[in-house]
Amino acid sequence: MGNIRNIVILTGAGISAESGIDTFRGGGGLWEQHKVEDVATPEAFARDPDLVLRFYDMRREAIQTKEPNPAHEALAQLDSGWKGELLIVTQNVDDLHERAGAKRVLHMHGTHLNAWCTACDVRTPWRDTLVERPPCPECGERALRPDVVWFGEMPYEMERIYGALREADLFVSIGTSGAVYPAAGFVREARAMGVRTLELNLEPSQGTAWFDDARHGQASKLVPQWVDEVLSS
Ligand code: BJW
Repeated sequence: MGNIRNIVILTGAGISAESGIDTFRGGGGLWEQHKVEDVATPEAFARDPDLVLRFYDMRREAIQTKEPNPAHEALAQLDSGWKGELLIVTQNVDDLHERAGAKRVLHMHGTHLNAWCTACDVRTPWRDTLVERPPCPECGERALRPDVVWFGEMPYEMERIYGALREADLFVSIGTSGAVYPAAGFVREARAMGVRTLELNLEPSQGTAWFDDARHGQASKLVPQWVDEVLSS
């Protein structure tokens, strides 16, 4: 690790699985109970807003009862101890990285804990339900939606992410299936720029062949082990 200074980490639902938050795909995943096109597109929201708002209300409530696990804690420890650049790009809309103490976190698919007003475009911290159409605290319109990125929408802060990838020496992907773009393409972008790449996932992801190294197992074991290696190098 001696020549590593700048690190970009991508996390997905697998890092929060051991905290009791459902993943999206695979056994027991969220999409088995709800077809993705019924809940995670702007078209679905326009067609059946109650269904979509209830789905997100349920998940917003659930995440507030969950706790960070050793994988989130290890990344927070890396964040506080790492002197070089570090960016934890998470696809997750939970706040477990922050609650574990990580600071350098970017939520590319948004967050459960904001409501976004489609009338005035203001985002407000939000912990309650949205299905009853509460008024926007800013403009009073009843036009709040979850501040999450649905299929067909542009993920947040892409320029900042690609900028960090360009400066990185190491790209690490943790707990993501590699099924959803543009995140699934980061490994190829990183490789093309000569960045070393490492996958930490329960099983080989769809993009596993693109990584220089891959370790497979539970995030709660693999991540603390890897962080120890990095911080002691
Ligand atoms: C463990 C573990 C343990 C379990 N330890 N591991 C055709 C080709 C290419 C692209 C497209 C295409 N057609 C359409 C597109 C674009 C589309 C897309 O990718 N579609 C695919 C289905 C093909 N993408 C978009 O529309 C995106 N926008 C976009 O592309 O804009 C244009 C653009 C172009 C160029 C540059 C920039 C922009 C938007 C995508 C939005 C995704 N939104 C969601 C919902 C967010 C809100 C919510 O939470 O409800 O984001 S979908 C869902 O999937 C969520 C996740 O963040 C995302 C990724 O899922 P993730 O995290 O990988 O979870 P899983 O369940 O898939 O995997 C978990 C993994 O963990 C598994 O591998 C397990 O094994 C592992 N695991 N337990 C370690 N204990």
